[in-house]
Amino acid sequence: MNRLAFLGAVGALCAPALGQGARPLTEGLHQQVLGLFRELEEGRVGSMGIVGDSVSLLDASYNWQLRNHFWAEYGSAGDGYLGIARFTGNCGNSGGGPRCGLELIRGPGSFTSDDTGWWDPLGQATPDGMWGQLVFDRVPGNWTLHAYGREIIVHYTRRVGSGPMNIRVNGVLLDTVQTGLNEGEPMAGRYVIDTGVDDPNVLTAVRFETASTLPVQINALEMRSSDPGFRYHRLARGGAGPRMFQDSMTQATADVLRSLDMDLMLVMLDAAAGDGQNDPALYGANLETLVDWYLQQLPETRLVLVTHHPFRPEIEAQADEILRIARERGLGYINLYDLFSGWEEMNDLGLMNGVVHLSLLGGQWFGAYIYDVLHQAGLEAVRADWNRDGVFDFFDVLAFLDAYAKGSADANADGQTDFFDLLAFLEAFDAAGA
Ligand SMILES: [Ca+2]
Ligand SMILES: [Ca+2]
Repeated sequence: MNRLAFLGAVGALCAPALGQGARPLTEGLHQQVLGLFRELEEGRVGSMGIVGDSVSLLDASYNWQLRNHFWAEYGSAGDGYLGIARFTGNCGNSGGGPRCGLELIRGPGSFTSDDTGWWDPLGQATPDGMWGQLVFDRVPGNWTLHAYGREIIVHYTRRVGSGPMNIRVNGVLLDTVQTGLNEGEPMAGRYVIDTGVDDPNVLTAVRFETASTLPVQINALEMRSSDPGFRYHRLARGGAGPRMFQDSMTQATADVLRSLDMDLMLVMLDAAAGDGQNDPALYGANLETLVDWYLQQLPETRLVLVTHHPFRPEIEAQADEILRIARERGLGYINLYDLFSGWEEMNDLGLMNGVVHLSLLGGQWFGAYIYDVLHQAGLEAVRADWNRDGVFDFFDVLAFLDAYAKGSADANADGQTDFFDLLAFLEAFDAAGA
């Protein structure tokens, strides 16, 4: 036995005793991220949502930083789905730049949901429990939103008891949309505004107002640029765990999520009220119910389950549950829990803002880390699936060797086909777990 092999054997024996090695830092990512990165690498739109809690919601957090890395590499396909709630984003200079929010100018008769905690009935029709409502209050209820993009998609809810709304773009009446239903369960409504503005940095003012004495429910704006690139949908809600998100398992929500054309969805939820903070089995069962519903409703969307950073020790048992659920279903897994020893280490490094949340530096660190993990797996996956059929198997090797023999297998994209391409392909194929 040589020295390296000896050290490896010792490491394998010692690892469990040191509390390391039980959970991988990542697992099963390649199959899940392949579709997203194929779209992005080939110059089309790649769409990703994050289901999370306040860690995936607040202005200085990792999610906006993660989005910014995608934008820097692949360009922006628009600002995506953003719920109209108390917090519509306010990045300013403390967060991911000026582009993570809607400016909401509230008129009379305008209400928004909370952005944290248990769902209320109107929120059951939306992915994040967030909603806005306009009611007639002596004058038509109204608000104005400033949004970016060539297309601004209005996500509203059609339901019994709701009425028509007027939509004005830059002051001009565009349409009157009926949001009422005669009977039945609430349904997802979607209205596409073509702003005619191709410059992704130009704001369009969209004013909504009640067009009768009946209320209207408008939940979110989705912003799409006319450019290819990355589009991020914020689907997070503060203080919410898997049990709370189950309140969104409705037909209306499924239709909203399907309309977002997500190639990938990250789910980063820890135990909150209803999950039994110290009951990993209950937490796991609730997460399974939610994840299985996403899988059933979104057959085209791939899933990566993500643990929280280790701000409290209870996360550890949940990280095991998340790994079990990912393995049983062949989903991706990102383990942030084992990156640091705990809150004190993260706080000493300046990554924390309080007990739970990330500082701006923490948001930058975790955003960059998650981007690197996804990006590396994505590039390897695109390379390993040489015959482009979505799976990694021996036929990819055959297809690569065939192209290699013909001198057209430039796997490392340096303009020529040589031995380094063979190495690059095999390395990617191995990493993809084929
Ligand atoms: Ca293949
Ligand atoms: Ca090459």
